[in-house]
Amino acid sequence: MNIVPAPAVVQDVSDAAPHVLDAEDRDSAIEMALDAIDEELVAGDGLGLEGYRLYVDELAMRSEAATEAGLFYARQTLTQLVTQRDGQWIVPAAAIRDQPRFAYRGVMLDVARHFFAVEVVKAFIDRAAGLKLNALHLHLSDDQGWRIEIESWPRLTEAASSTSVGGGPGGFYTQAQYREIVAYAASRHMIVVPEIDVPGHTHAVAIAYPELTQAPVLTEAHRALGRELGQELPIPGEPYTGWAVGFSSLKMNDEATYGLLADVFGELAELTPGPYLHLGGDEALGTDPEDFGAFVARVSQIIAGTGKTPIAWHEAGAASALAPGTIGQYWGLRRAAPNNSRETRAFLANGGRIIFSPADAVYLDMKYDESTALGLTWADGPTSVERSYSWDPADIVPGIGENEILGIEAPFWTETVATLADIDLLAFPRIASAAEIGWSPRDSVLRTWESFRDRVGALGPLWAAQGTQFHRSPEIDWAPGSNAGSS
Ligand code: TNX
Repeated sequence: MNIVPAPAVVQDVSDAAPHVLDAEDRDSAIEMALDAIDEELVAGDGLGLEGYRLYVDELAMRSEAATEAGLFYARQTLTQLVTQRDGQWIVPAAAIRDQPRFAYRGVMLDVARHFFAVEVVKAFIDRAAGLKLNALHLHLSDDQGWRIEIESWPRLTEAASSTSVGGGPGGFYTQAQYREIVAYAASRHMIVVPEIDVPGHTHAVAIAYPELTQAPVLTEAHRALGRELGQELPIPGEPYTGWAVGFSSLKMNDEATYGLLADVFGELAELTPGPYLHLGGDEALGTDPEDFGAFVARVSQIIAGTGKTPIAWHEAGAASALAPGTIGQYWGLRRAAPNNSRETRAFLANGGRIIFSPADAVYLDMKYDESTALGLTWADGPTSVERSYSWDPADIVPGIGENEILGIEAPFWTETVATLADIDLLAFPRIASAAEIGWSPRDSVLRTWESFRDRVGALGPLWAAQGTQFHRSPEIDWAPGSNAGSS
């Protein structure tokens, strides 16, 4: 059965006759199937907040769930099941009982290195929700631009939003547009997790409010990268359009900095119904470790004061007084370095749990192989589809198992990517690996590369029909019909 992510329990009913749809093409077949399904909310029964049951036979199609989210996921499964056989559109007979392994199943979009219009973000939400992902983390600020209107600090967008990597136009979301994204995500059962990355990655703040930032700290590595890529080094007071990291910082010993952050996270808390605000905390290379620890602890307390739970990249685990329950996001490699493991485990001692984003498996901005036009390779070389599938969050950091893991997230950094088609080509099919690792039980017989490869290949025609570009990786046998509308 060609479902991604693999359902928890699938009964073998392959002998039973399919449900035939009297449709002309895939779109209308899907529409007919979704219209015909009989949905019922049922109490209890162990289906949890997102689980569902789905039955299909010749005569009827029926789903049950305890929540609207569960019914929504039954619809996503049904959409994937619609297929063509012997010239007819059908839904194969099915008896499925399904629920996710992890509560948090995210994707991140970096709208700072390149800015993406609301319509692109909505399209990305649709794609992710179709794979039962339920969190959209938006990386809203970085050295290259500030992307969210903050009413109490208007210069952030007035002065620091109009550029992006490579010098192209930037942009920002008004608060009304941000609310529109949040509402659209909610209608697909996704939360939005806004990130303001501090204390590093803040050259844009230096354009808007220079008095709150320190001068760029440049190393030989920055100069070498600038020479290699032919990019300018950051210049105080001027927009930065290269992609070196780790040179900028807020002033950590100035009270005014905390005034800014209290206002920024306060406004974001008002705008964001989801439970999390992300404070970044990665790659603060130009800062003193003690100052860094005190800073991220204080910012986490500011966020906790808004009633939200802070999330931080794993480096922040080094801080001694994070707000209780702060979530750590691991972005090291599948084989964790000892210092990364230590920093990540520190969140547990503080009552927090972990989101896993191992860069050499789940970073959607890595090249597939040396010939991929877009993307980066720093995470241990290119990431094949097989590698994107070959990991488990419970195997990465010793001492962090099933119960300590909140979930997984696939980040998409956008230094090399400027359009929806670019996003699609790097994300698909590897985003499906992340979705399956977040949703499907680890011990499922379907949780193998061979099974996944076959099921993903069968989704090619659906993606093509939906207008989703995807990388026709030679690792996968794409089903006939996968080339419709391809570029
Ligand atoms: C690392 S992952 C970063 C980003 C870059 C990305 C490129 C992380 C927390 N920081 O600033 O965009 O690599 O792959």
